[in-house]
Amino acid sequence: MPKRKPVVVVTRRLPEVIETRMRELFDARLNENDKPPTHEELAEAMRTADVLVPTITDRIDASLIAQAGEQMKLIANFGNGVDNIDVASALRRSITVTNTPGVLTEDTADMTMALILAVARRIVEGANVIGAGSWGGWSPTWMLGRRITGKRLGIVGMGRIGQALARRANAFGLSIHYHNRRRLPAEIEEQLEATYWESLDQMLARVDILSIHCPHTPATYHLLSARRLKQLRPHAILVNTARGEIVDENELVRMLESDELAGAGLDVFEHEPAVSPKLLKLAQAGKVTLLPHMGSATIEGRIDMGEKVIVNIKTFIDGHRPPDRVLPSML
Ligand code: 8YV
Repeated sequence: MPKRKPVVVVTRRLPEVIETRMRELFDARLNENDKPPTHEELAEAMRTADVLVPTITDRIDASLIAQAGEQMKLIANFGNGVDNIDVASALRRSITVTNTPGVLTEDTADMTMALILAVARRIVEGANVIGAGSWGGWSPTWMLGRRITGKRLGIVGMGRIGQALARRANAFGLSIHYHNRRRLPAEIEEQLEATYWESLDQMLARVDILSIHCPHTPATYHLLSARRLKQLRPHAILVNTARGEIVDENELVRMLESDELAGAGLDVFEHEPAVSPKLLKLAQAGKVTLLPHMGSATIEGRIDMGEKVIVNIKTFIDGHRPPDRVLPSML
């Protein structure tokens, strides 16, 4: 890294306290208007900056990485998932990639629990009735949801966020079932009272609620394929706060429309920010609760993410291994 302050291009607006610190530490090129950069603007950044700080809205693909200048050495992602970056290409060009794990775990697990409750207990539907001024009064058989306590929750991907959800779900009286690439150590399984399923298909056929928490990689694209989704029982609900691409959204919509699935809570979509008109219709009918990728959106979380980005850049510039390096084995 050069002796001068490194040129750090940040693609979106970050919390003020983070931008101020970045200005002090680096030759920071900040994005004052928060408009996502174009492909050409990203290419320019790759050619001229020492460090790029992208977010999920920037596709740092192989063509951009091929244009990287000699001095471009670090892509410090403002986000946990790195599916927006062609990490393999970056590593081949000796560009280090870092992310922000750990600091958005609890917030994302909170939002997942909120979505489970929202769908099962029809919270948004109820709020909309009040909001529309159309509440005709209480009735014993009206607006009935589904009880959470005693139900089976299936978790796909038992990393930090999956485990944080399991802790919450325990308190709600759900029984925890999980599928993961690797089985958890016995003491953690015991703490979480979690049952491991080596076969995802078998787990799907037994759960009442399914929640997705694995990263989006080539191996998990449409992991919840049409065939797998069909293993779920008609009263089941699906919640996704991970990545839209993990679920075959067309098939999910079809199953919801034909009552082969009871409901869904989605914070992520296959073609973000576009949301399928069919999903919007299902939302109006109260079958799904949709959120605009808000899983980690807390003031504290965004500041923590920014601090992680700064530590990663600083450590790298000082000639050390940044704490949150993305390794090929993580892809
Ligand atoms: C972030 C996320 O908002 O960190 C992630 O992987 O999905 C989100 O919670 C986003 O990635 C920021 O770039």
